[in-house]
Amino acid sequence: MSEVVTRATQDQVAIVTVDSPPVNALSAAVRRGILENVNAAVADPAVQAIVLVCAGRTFIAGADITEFGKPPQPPALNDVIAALENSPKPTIAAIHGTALGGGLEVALGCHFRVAVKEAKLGLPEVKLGLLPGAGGTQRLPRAVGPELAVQMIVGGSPIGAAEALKHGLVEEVVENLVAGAVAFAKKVLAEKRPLRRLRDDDSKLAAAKADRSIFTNAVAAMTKKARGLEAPFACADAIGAAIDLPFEEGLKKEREGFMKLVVSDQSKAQRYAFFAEREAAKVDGVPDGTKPRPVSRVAIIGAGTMGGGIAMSFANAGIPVTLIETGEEQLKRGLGIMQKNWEATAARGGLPPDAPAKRMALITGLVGLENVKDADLIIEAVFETMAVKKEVFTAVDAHAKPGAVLASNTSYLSIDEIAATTKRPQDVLGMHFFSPANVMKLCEIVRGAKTAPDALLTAVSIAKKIAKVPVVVGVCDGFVGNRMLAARSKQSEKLLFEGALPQQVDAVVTKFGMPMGPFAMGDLAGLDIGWRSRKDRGIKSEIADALCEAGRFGQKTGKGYYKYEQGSRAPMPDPEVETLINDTLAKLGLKRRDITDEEILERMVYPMINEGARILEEKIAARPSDIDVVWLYGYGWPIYRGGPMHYADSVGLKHIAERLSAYAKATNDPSLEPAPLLARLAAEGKTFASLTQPSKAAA
Ligand code: 3H9
Repeated sequence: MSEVVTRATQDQVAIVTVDSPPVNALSAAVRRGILENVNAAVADPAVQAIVLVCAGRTFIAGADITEFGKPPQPPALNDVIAALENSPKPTIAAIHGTALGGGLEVALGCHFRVAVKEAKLGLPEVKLGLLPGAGGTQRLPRAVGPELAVQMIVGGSPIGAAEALKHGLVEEVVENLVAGAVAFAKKVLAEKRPLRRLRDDDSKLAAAKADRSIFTNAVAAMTKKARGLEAPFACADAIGAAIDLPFEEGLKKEREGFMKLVVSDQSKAQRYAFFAEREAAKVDGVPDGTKPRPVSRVAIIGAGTMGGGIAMSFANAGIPVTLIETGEEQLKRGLGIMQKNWEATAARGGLPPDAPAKRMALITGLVGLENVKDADLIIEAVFETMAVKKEVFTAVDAHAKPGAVLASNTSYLSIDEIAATTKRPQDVLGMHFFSPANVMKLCEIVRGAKTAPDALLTAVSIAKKIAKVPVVVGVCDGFVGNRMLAARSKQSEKLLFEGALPQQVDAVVTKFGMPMGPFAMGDLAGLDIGWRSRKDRGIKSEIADALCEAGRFGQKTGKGYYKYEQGSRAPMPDPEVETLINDTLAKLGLKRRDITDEEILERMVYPMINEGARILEEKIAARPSDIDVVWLYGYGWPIYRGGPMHYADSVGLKHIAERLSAYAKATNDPSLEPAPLLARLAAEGKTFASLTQPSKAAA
C-alpha cells in the first residue's frame, strides 16, 4: 500500500489521507495511492462513506507540474476521479489550504465537498498556459454555473470558502476539518442523500444552453486583457463544450485542448516562470541556519511617488510604517495621495469600504530623520543623487537602533559607496522597488560587498511578506533590470538616427508582448529628466534634445515622442515629430533608410540578452532565471515568452550571437559584439539554462 496516502476508519467512515509535502501535488504515487485506497474502502464492508483529506498545509494543490512533458505514468488522473465519482458509497472531499487545479478536479469528482473557512478553491491552470485537463472545465460549470466557471477558469483566480458555499461548490463550511467532514458524512448517510455526480447534473447549464450570450459575454469580459495568450481562449472553448456537448464528448474536447497546450511554447514558458519565481527566492551564499531578523516596524524616508507606494505595500500587508519627510507640507501631500489611492480602489470594489482608514491608521507621518529610531527596517526613497543619499544614510546611521536593516531604494547608485558612509555596512543593502511601487511586484534586493547574510535574508523575507517577488542582485550601474534596459534604450535611440520612427519601434515592441514601447515609456517617465542629466554630463542626443528644446517633455506637457489629447494617455503619432527627426538628421548629414520590423525586434531584444550574459558573467545575477524574473515582474515582459534569457534559449544562442555580430559591424557599434559567455555557449551549442541545475519545469 501507498506511503503517501493512508486510510483509517472512524465510525464507519474511511478517512483517506494524502500526505505528500510540500503541497500534496498529484504525483503518480499520490494518484495510485488515492485510487488504491478508494477502491479498498469501496470493497470494505465496514465502510459506508469515504472522506478524502490532506495532511500538511494544504489540500491537493494540483497536478505535479514537474511531470508534464515526461512520459505519462498510470493511473491517469481521470481514472482516479472516476473511482471517486462512481463509488457506490458517498465520497466527500475535506478541503483546507488551497484546492487548486487537479486538486479541485479531484474534489469535483467527489459527491460532496466541505471546507474550512480559510480554504481557497480554484482552477489556475490558465496561469501555467494550460487548461484544467481532468474534467474541471466540464464539472465546474455544472457545479457553479458557466459565468462563475468562466471567471475561475479563464481568469484563473481562486474563490474563498464563503463564496464557494454560496455558489454550491461546497456543501458546508466546517470548523474542524476531519471531525466536520465525518459529521457531514454521517448526515448524508442518515438522510440517505442521493449521491451527486456532477457529470449527470446539467441543471446549472440550462440558462446558458438557452441563451449562449450568458457564456460569451462572460468570456469577452475575462479575455479583454489576454492579448497574445493562447490558454484563456482554449479554456473558454473547453467550457463552451460543457454547454454544447454531452459530458463524455466535452471531456474528450477538454483532453484534446490540454494535450495541445501542454506541449506549447507558451505553456513551457509559463511553467518555467512559475519555477523561476520560486528559485529566485532562494539565496545563494547564505550559511545554513541563517535566520532573518524580526521586523515589526518599518521606516520609509521620503513620501514622494516611490516612498508613498512602498509605504502602501507595507500597510497593505498590515505592517506599521513610520513615513518620514523633511516638512509637514510634503508629508501631507504624500499621505493625501495614498489615501486617495486606497479610496479609489475601495470605490471600484477592490477593497472593503473600511480598508482605506484601517491602512492609513498603520502609517505614522513624521518630520525628521531621528524618527527612524524605532524601526527594524529603514528604506530610503529620496532624490536619486549620491550626495543626498550619503547625507541621509549618515543621519540614519546616527539614529537607527543597532541591528536595524538600512535599505536604499536607489535604482542605479552603488550600495557599497552608500554603505561606506555608515559605521555598519553589514546592515546596508538595496531594496529597489519599481514604479508604481504599490502595484509592481518586483523588488531587486541589492547585496553589497559587506552585506551580512541575515540582513539579506531579512530583506528577501519581508519582500515576500508584502507580496513582492524578490530577486537578489549584485552591485553595478542599474543592477539587472535598468542595466539591460539601458542596452535597449541605446538601440532604440540609434534606430531613430537610422530612419525608424518612434511609433514603428514601439509597435514592434508591443506586438512582441511588452506593455509599452521605449518611446511611449519615455513620454510617461518625462523626457526632461534625461535631458537635464545629459546637460549635466555634457552629453548630446540630438533628437531627444531637440524635442525637449521644443518643450516636448512627454505626457506631462501633452507632447513628447507622441502627442496626447487633453486628459488622455494614449500616444498619437505626430507629424511634427517626423519633421523634427528629418530636420535633425539633415543637420547631421544622415540619411534615413527603411528598417524592417525584424531588425527592430532583434535590436530591441538581443542587446538586452547580451547584457544579460555579461551580468551572469560578472555574477551580478546568480542564475539566468533570476534575470527573467526581473523582467517578468518589473517590466511586464510577456509571461508566455518566459523572460529574455528563456526567450534567448528558445530562439537559439547561435542565431542571436550571429545577428549581434552582424549588427555590431553594420552599425559600427562594438558594444553589440556577443559577450564572451554568449559567444562560448553559442559555439558549444548550449543554452543559458545549461548554466544552472536543470529547471524543474518540464523541457
Ligand atoms: C494541473 O493541475 C493540471 C490538471 O488540470 C490536469 C492534469 C491532467 N507541482 O509556491 P510555494 C512546489 S496544473 C509541483 O513556494 P506557497 C513549489 O515549486 C497545476 N510542485 O508555496 C515549491 O517547491 P520548492 C495547477 C509544486 O505556500 C513548493 O511546492 N495548480 C506545485 O507560497 C512550495 O510552493 C497550480 O497551478 C505543483 N503543482 O504556495 C498551483 N505547486 O520549495 C501551483 C507547488 O522546491 N502552486 N509546488 O521551491 C501554487 O500556486 C502554490 O505553490 C501554492 C502554495 C498556492 C499551492
